[in-house]
Amino acid sequence: MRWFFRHVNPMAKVPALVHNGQTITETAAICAYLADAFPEAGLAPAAPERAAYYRWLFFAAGPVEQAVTNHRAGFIPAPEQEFFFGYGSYERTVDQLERAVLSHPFIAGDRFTAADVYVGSHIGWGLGMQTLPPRAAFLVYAEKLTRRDAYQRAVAKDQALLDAAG
Ligand SMILES: N[C@@H](CCC(=O)N[C@@H](CS)C(=O)NCC(=O)O)C(=O)O
Repeated sequence: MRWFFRHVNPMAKVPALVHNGQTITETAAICAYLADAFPEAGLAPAAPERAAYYRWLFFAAGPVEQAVTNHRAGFIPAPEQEFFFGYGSYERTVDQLERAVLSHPFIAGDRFTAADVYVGSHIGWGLGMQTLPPRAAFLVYAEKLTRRDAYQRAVAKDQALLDAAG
């Protein structure tokens, strides 16, 4: 099984998806890909209105992931190194993430999109693992996402799979 998975993703990182004969890795890319592959779900804004959608998807995939993991590992760039780190500093990144969640009801505008799936996961995991500070904006945003029916259904499906696996 592991041998097979490494053929899908030689990085041996999850998630990885094979769909219609194409392999896709990187969670943000998977979210955006699925939103486009299943347009009937309405999870991507219309193409000309994707500025915030792409902005925060890429911001979370790059600066947030690196800032949070480096911070968790205790790796703090010195002030004179910040200019060549894509996230600058953990503090700058967290402040920007807070501004992002405060700017609209959802991360890319007035309605839920695939960007909320991804940014919401970062925030949910970050709060749970205490790798993000429990700022009110993050708590309110996470609560808004986790009370959605679709979120509840997804959690129930995951739990059923875990139960079946024993
Ligand atoms: N940049 C990747 C990160 C994926 C990642 O780090 N996955 C972790 C689990 S959250 C993993 O597969 N860890 C197993 C390992 O590295 O051996 C993404 O966005 O998908």
